[in-house]
Amino acid sequence: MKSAIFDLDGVIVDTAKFHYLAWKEIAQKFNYKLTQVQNEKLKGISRKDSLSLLLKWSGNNLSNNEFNNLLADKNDLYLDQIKNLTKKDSLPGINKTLNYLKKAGIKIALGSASKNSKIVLKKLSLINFFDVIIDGNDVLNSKPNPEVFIKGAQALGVPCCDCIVFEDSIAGVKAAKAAMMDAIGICNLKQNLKPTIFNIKSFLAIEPNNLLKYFMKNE
Ligand code: B16
Ligand code: MG
Repeated sequence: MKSAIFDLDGVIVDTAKFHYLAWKEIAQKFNYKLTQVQNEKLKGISRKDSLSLLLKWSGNNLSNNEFNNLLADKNDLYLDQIKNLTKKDSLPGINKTLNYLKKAGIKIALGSASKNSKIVLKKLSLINFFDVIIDGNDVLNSKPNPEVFIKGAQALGVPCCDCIVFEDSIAGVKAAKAAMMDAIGICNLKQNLKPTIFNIKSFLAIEPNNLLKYFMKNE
C-alpha cells in the first residue's frame, strides 16, 4: 500500500483567502496593490519567500529588521483571520476521504509550507488523522523544493516513490515530482497543475473507494 501526503492550504481548508487578505494589507503598507493573479504565485511558498517576492514586485528594499517585523505583522493578521475557524471549515469531501484512507490502513502525512499547520488542523479537529506532520517549521527550503515531502516520506518510514501527494499549487506539484512522488491536483480545472495522476476540482469529485487503486502497489 502506498502512503498519502496532504498539503494543507487549498487541499484541506481554504485558508488561501486569509493569506491573500493578510498579504494585501501588508502590501498596502508600501502602497502596493497585490492582485489575485500574483497571489497564485504565493500559494505553497513560505512566508519569507512570499514577502521577498512581494518586495521584488513592488520594487522595495527593507532592512533585516523591517523584513522580520513585516513577517510578524503578516502572521498576526493571518492568525486574526483564522481565529474563528472550526471543523465546519474543512473543504468539502476531505473528512470523508481522510476517514476512508485511514480505515483502509493507508499512512497519512501532512506536507505543508505553513508554520501554523498544527493550529489549523486542531481548529478543524483533523489533527488525529495524521501519522506525521511536516511543515514550515521543519524545513529550510520551501516548495518547489521537495524537502517537505522527502522529510514526510522519511518520517513515515516509506520510500518517496511510494507516496501520493495531494496538492493545490504549481510549486507543490513541482515539489512532489522532484521528490519522485505521484501527485493529484486539487484545483479549478481551468488551471491544470500538470500532476502525474489527475486534477480534480474537489474531493467531492471522486469517491474515496475510487482513489484506492492508486494506492495499491503494482509489484
Ligand atoms: P504560514 P501550504 C502555504 O501552505 C500557503 O499556501 C502559503 O500561501 C503560505 O505563505 C505558506 O503556507 C506559509 O504559511 O505563514 O502560515 O507559515 O499550501 O503549503 O499548506
Ligand atoms: Mg496549498
